[in-house]
Amino acid sequence: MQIIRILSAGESHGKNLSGIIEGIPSGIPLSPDDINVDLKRRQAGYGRGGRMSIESDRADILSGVRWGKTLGSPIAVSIENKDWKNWQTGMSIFRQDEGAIPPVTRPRPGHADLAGALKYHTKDMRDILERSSARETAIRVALGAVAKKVLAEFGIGVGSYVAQIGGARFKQKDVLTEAALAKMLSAAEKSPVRCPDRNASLTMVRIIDKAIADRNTLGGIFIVFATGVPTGLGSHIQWDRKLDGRLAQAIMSIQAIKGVAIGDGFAMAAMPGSAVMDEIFYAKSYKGHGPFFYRKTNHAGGIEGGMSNGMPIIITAVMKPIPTLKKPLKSVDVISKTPISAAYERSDTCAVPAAAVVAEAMTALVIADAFLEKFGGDSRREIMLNFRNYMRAVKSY
Ligand code: EPS
Repeated sequence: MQIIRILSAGESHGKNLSGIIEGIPSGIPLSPDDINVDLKRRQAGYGRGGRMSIESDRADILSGVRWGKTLGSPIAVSIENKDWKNWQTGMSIFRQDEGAIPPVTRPRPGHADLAGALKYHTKDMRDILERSSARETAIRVALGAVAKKVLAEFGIGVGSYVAQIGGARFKQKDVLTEAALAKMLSAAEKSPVRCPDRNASLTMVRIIDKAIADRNTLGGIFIVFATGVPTGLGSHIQWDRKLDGRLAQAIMSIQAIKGVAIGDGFAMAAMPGSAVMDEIFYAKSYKGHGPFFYRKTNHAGGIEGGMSNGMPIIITAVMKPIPTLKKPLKSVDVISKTPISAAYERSDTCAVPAAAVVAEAMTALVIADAFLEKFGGDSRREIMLNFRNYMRAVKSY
């Protein structure tokens, strides 16, 4: 990210998670509740493990806000780990507590355990798993909620829904207009798995139940979208300015995400060019608006040449099944070097609905960053003037 900078710290069972976001302009309304709404959404979702009944994540805003508005200074946020009370010696920072709990010596295939242990030279893989844990995504969601507040000031919204869990799939409409996406989001908010379709939701819940009974885990596919994005965020001129590349990196950085696609993505491989491109039309006026260029389809997912094109941005991401298995796979003890079953830590069976909310946060951060890069200024007022001016230029083109 070029204008917004974020940094987080915190172990899964440590005292808390903390984050700093810098680059947010002054004058943006912000309250802890704006963040807490998303923290709650991230904690929900059928298939989560026992930890979620311990935690009830709430944001403590420590700086950067005065009387309900951002100051333009760094915003620091902290989230308490309620589970910390059970780990005070096991995760203590003090030397005298060393050995309070046994080391984790049986790396879980698919987890960061072994690569991290070799890289950071530790025989206790708790030193790795505490930070590689997806617990860290709570603070990303908190910082992403701040980015969402910036975007909302300019009419940009970000949402998500789940399209697949394991073998249970929900077939979507072909053209996802802003109105269709808004409907999907509100239906997803009512679903235990964040899937807009009732029948597909029920099937997804059933197969999660089966995975729990089989002591297995499930991955899936979710969609993240942004609406109201003006034409021209990102750029074609350099690899690291391309909006699609920036979004892909941000979403791929979420734990267990293994694939990211924009628009029709992988399906484009089997389509001829004539069916993939979105034809361009021009209207002198429509319902009191105009003149403007428009498209009837959105195969491109709202991005062409690394720039937003005014259509909704649509991203699909694949999450692999969680690697912590109750019926553990083969592994090797890193101390005795003998074959052994991988360690089991309490975990989730399916976290696809939660990952979708995390992806919203990452998408909001990237789009807010690209937005501020284009319309940058130190205050909401200054940015609004820049934004309106540009929109005037686009309309008079
Ligand atoms: C996770 C393991 C589980 C999850 C955790 C991610 O935690 P625990 O080991 O405490 O049971 O619940 O996710 C969260 C705590 C969260 O807030 O999302 C892992 O190993 O990645």
